[in-house]
Amino acid sequence: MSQEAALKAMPALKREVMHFINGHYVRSANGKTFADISPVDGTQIATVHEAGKAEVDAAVAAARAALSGPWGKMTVPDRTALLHKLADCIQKRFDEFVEAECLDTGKPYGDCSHIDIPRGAANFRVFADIVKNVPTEAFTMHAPDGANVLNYSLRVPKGVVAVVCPWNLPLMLMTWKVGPALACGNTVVVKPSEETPLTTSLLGEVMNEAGIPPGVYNVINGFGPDSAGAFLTEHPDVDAITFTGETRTGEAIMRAASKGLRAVSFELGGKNPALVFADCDLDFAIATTIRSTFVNCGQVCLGTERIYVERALFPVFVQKLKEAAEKLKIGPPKEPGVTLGPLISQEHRAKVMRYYKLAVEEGATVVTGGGVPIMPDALKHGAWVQPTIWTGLPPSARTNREEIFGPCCHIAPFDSEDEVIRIANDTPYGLTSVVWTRDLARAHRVAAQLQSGITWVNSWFLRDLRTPFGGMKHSGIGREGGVHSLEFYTELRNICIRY
Ligand code: NAD
Ligand code: 6OD
Repeated sequence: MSQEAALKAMPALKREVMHFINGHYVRSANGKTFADISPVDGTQIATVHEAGKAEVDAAVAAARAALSGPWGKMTVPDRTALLHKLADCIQKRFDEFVEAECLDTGKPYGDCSHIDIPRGAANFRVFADIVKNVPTEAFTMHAPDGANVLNYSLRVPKGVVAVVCPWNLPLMLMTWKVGPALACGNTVVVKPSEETPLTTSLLGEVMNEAGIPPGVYNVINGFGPDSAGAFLTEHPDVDAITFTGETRTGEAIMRAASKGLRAVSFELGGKNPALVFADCDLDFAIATTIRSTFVNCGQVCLGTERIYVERALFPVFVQKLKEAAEKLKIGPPKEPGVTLGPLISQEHRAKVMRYYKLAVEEGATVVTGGGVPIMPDALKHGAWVQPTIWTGLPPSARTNREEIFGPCCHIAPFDSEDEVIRIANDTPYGLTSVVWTRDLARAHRVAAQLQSGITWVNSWFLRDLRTPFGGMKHSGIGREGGVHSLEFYTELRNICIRY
């Protein structure tokens, strides 16, 4: 289906994106709206209602009330069965979710249907299973008078959780938070990115279809500062805030969370390195690095923006990555063979283009790309950029230190293991790193010294949702994934019984 046909096929309700509060779609009392713009051709996809304080208050109140309704009284097996049903319902409406996500983001249809939407369903199933299977501890001891004592722990929900989301993997990253939050018995108020409200809104319908009680899942639309994001994170009746987005935004949300000492979990930016040793499986390293650098048009927080290659391999690696990057096919989501969509918006394109200019000003050699591709007339208002590779910059260059979040990387040679570890760690970020080597001892040695929440060896974005996920340094606070999500989304209480 073409972009135009997809828009025509979109039901009227979805052309007007409302808030989802207490199981109903509602408009803003203040009548404020904003446009949801296609990154593919610049046309308006939908009109979105912008929440004022009234809608945020109503959403938080609905979430609070739902905690003492049927949801709060549900047994763990009933609650987790409902979350499996919810995942089934997402699966049933799979194509609608793919359409909506591709409209909002412009990403290739194949990526969306293999990554984004399946993970949207999996995020509910995995955490439903984890809460059913993770025990809490119990200890016995004696009181000074010899009486028996049993201590045990109880997990209780945190309460009302605010979920503030980015635009790069909208359904996947939103459900990555909402899945464990609901599995633990919380209720949520979600603020999707203003760039990508469609799938978060659609999930409201699916919540109703699955029989999730009203008020458990609420959505308010709008922007960050002086809008829905700030109203939500400053709201005194929110118990915890989970956020994915830019490090700078994390700082603002942390200030808001400090009032009332609310818990925060932050997944933030990165400037992730790949360390390529000369003994690696070169073809596999190239094929994977093409994905880690360019998939989702480089708009993946876990993606590779800095590549360090052992000097003997450097010229061959640069040449092969250049050839592979030049084979990427740029275009709209459903065009056959397309591997690179647009950036999310013209605003983001302007930011990425400023870095393309800066890299040259800093003295980079442009190996490939560096500009804007020529697109057919129908797509000329899209946010297209060329995949870009640079060499020749020192580690201190801004191009090598600041997160660009576009389809680009810098490649530099290195001579020793110690040198590359030092340079890889020399940024304020610490989200992910990748090591390419066939030497297992080196893989362990290097991985242990890298300052990043995840190190992938001979792989990238290979996710087991039971593992801890999060960033070191400016890349985040806390860990989610597996039992670590339970740490954030529950209070662990101790009951001490003398008998
Ligand atoms: P962003 O920080 O601009 O926006 C994220 C969300 O925060 C949006 O919903 C926005 O409206 C809201 N927001 C902005 N200012 C706010 C404020 N003052 N108070 C409350 N809410 C506010 O991020 P983005 O541009 O949407 O996403 C890209 C960024 O996200 C990149 O830096 C990327 O690395 C990061 N990211 C990190 C991870 C991770 O897992 N570490 C995952 C995805 C994206
Ligand atoms: O895989 C995940 O669970 C996850 N949170 C990925 C984040 C990707 C960032 O763009």
